[in-house]
Amino acid sequence: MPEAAIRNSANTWRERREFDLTAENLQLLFDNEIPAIRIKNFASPDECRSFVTALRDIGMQHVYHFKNADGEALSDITTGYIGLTHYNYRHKPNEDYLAEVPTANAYRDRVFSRSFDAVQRMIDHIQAANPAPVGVASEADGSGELYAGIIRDATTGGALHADFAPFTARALCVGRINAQVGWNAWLEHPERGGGTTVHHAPWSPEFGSSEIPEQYPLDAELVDGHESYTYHPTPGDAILFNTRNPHEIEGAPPGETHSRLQVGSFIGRLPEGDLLFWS
Ligand SMILES: O=C(O)CCC(=O)C(=O)O
Ligand SMILES: [Fe+2]
Repeated sequence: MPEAAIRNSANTWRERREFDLTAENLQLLFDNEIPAIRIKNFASPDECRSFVTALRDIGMQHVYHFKNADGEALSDITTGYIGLTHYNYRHKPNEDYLAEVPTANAYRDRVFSRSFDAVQRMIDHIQAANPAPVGVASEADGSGELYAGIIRDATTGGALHADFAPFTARALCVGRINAQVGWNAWLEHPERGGGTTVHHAPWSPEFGSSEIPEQYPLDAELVDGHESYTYHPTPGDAILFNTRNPHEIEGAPPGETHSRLQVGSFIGRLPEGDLLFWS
């Protein structure tokens, strides 16, 4: 494990609040010095409406089950999604994952073409704040591009987990990153509930060289006594946070009529400063 990947500069954030996207704040987020960045009005109300209408017409591509290495369900939580997560392929060869990318891109683009391309828009925002190149992650040996841009319904919430490719995707190019953040933009959101709590307790599991540590769900003890920050999504806004920090999503309370509909991906920082998008 490179030193940069396991270093954590401080045990607390500089300030427990949301920041704007600037070049400096983006690096502070990667370095886990601030809890979150919010881009207000990332999508217009019209774009949110057309996105949701397209989703209702086209339908979700998959129902997401959290399973362990033996294929056993880890919890009752299921959510619909469009796209491809490497998480679901973490115990499979890279080729199996890469072979699914074109189908997932095509399905996602049916939605984007009726509203806006959320991934390209976020790449443009991030490129404006990063001196080195920003783009969708691609394997150096030419075996293919990774998938970026999960569209999902997370109305039922999500258990405590962390996302960090150097632990869970070591055979892919993103296994080489030294920090990972994630962004999500909401197209629709419940009026109550649905907040995400991020705990300043960077995930550092112990595991053997041929193992993949389980990231979902994590034990609540890991975040005991660590400071946390809860963000509350607003439709049209995009929020970024450091996904190596364990995080959990509160479900919408009974009676809420709006779903928690979002699009997002991870962004990994290579030692050279290049930023890679994937999901
Ligand atoms: O829905 C959210 O607020 C966070 C989703 C999540 O777990 C992630 O983006 O890694
Ligand atoms: Fe996550």
